[in-house]
Formats: sequence, structure tokens, C-alpha cells
Amino acid sequence: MNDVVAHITLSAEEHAQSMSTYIEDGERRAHELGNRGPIRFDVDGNLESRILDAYWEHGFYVFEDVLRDSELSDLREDVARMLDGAPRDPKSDLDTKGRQALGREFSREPYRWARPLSDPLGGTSKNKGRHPSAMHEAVPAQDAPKWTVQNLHGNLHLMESTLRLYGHPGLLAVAEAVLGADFVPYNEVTFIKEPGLGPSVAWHQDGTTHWDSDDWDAGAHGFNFMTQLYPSTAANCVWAIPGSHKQGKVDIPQLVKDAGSDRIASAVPMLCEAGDAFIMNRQIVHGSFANTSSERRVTLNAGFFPRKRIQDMTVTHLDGRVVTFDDHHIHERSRMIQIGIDARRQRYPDEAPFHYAPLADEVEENRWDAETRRSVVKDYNLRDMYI
Ligand SMILES: O=C(O)CCC(=O)C(=O)O
Repeated sequence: MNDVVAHITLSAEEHAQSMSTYIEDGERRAHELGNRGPIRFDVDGNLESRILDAYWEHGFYVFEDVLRDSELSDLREDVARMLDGAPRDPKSDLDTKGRQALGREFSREPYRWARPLSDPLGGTSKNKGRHPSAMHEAVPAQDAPKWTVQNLHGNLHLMESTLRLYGHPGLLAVAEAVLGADFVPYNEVTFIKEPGLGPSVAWHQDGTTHWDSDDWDAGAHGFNFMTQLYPSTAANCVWAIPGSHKQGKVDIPQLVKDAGSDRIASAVPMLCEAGDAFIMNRQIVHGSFANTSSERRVTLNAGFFPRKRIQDMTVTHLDGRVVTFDDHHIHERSRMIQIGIDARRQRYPDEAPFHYAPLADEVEENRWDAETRRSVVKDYNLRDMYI
């Protein structure tokens, strides 16, 4: 790996201090972009074109007030339950109270761990070498745990509230407007950045398959919705370089070299309040710093692709599995969207459910009930799609 800035380790205070001017400047530039507001539709029921234009121009948009208060509480409670029942360390089957840890019934391990305030990925070949440059690490407090939960994988079978969020009619209408009516799922992951513990995620662009395609475009690797359960602040949030999703593969080591540190000059913080959600293009250059602030961030990611970009693709997943996304695979994985819509309908009967065109004739088969919980939802993430 071309690691142009050697690993630098600071005290947590030094790290927070080193960020202060960068944060001030970044906050100002983030607010100047004008890419934020509620999800709004025009008189014909289409997503307002100025929202779409801002998304395609900058590569992200902040949707305000996406969650109702009760939904936000449900989501926070579910995440708290998962953290309370986490294994006491990455190798244990028991939680800190000696109970069987949660999630043991699923085929894929739900908990991903990192050393507090570390950079687990930067400058390594992990994640297909997507994170070429190291971030500054910081020394956690003496009483900090050895490990912190960085991610939950497979949100939709771990936390029912996230399944209801998955069926959110406003967010799904945005997905349809950006990707077309036949949009398909990617995966669902929780990012947890506890104060004084949360590790960095080194600068990277998501997407591994289509960078050299003849028909590559700014939307070739889809997007993530990133719903925020607590405020997303400049000190704990994801930073992104506006417009970089349109530039193809970006030379990240050069940007870090030019900056003289991991604080890339053109990046802005993705700021918002609890209950807001970003749409973020997966091709945008983005990353997050060690959370040396006093505020936690919890982000629920749910990604989507244009169907044509995954149809019949054969890929090697990060865990080495080789999978072809044929019609059957896409159909089975997409059922999670329709089941999410039904789970939401049951909780919020006052809301008009989203019409998911690919499964419009299979609404009855995709009710949220004990049968689909067992036969479709459990271990659904073995069918995650990835490009
Ligand atoms: O939430 C974060 O800190 C990083 C998120 C990220 O890198 C991603 O979703 O690709």
C-alpha cells in the first residue's frame, strides 16, 4: 500500500485539538452547499428536481426530519439492546452479564469490533485495499475497554425497528427516483462511534466492480441511506469530498500528501440532527475520524443499487464467497424490501405504503409474519449483494 503519511498517534486531547480549525472551516463549507431539507415531492408526486440535482451535483443530500419521535426511540432501544447483549469480547459467546450473547442464531456474526480510537483499515490491503492511507490514531483513556463494537451487520434480522425503517415510503421513493423503479438492495450495517472510543474509517470510495466499465457513470455503484440516531457532528461524523463521485477513481494518497495530514482540505462534514438521514453516493471519497469528542454517533446504513449494475454479476465477497446475482438471487433478496413495507404498514397504518414495482404482484407472499421471519428474514444477509 502506498501509505504517504506515516501512522501518527496522538493523545485523545491532542487529536481533538488538532481537528478544531479543520472542523470550523468544514462546518462553514458544509452549510454553503445547500444540499439539505425535508423529502419533498412536486405536484405530480415526483421527488423535487432540485433535490435530485443537488444530490447528483454534490454526491450527498441531507434529508431532515425523516423519523418520527416514536420511531427514533424504537431504533435507539433496539441498538441499545444489541449493545447490552454483545459478547464481552470478540471471542466470547457470553455477554458481560454472563448470558448467552445475542445474535448466536444467525449464520453471519453480527458484531464487528475495533480497538478504541484506532484505524483498523487505513494503509492495509483489507476491504480489497480500498483504504490506501492511514488516519491519525489516538490513545484512549486508561480505563477504556480493549475493544469497542464498531458495526452491527444484518440490521434487518437483528432489530425489527430497522425493518420498519427499511420500508419508509419517503426514503424508498427517493431510491426509486435516483435508481429507477427496479432498484435492488445492497446491505444494512450499523456504524457505532462511541465518544472516546469510536475508531476511524480511513478515506475511501465504495464500489469495486464498475470503475473501468465502458458505461461507468456517477451512479454506477449505487448509494447508502445513512439514518442518524444521534446528532452527526463534525467531530464524530462522516466527511466527504463534494462532487468526487463524478471523478472516477481518486488518488487519495495524493490528497493526503497535499494536506500534510489525514485532514483532506476539500472535504466537508456530513452534519445533521438525530432523526435525519443522508443519501450518500458510494463513489464519493469519504471517511471518518477517531471519535475523540464527547458525543456518540449511531448510523443505520441501508444501501441500494440500480438493478442493471448487479444483474448477473459474479463477485467475490469480502469473506471470500463467490456469488452470481442471477434473477433468483435478486428476487429473493429484494423480498426484504416488500417485507419491510409490510412491517411498517402494520406499525403505521396511517401512512400510505410504498409501492415497490418489482414485487407488486407478490404482496401476499411477503407479509411480515412468523413464517417470513423464519423463511426469508432470518439469515437474509447471506444474500447481500455487493459491487
Ligand atoms: O460511518 C462511518 O464512519 C463510515 C461509513 C462508511 O465508510 C460507509 O458507509 O462506507
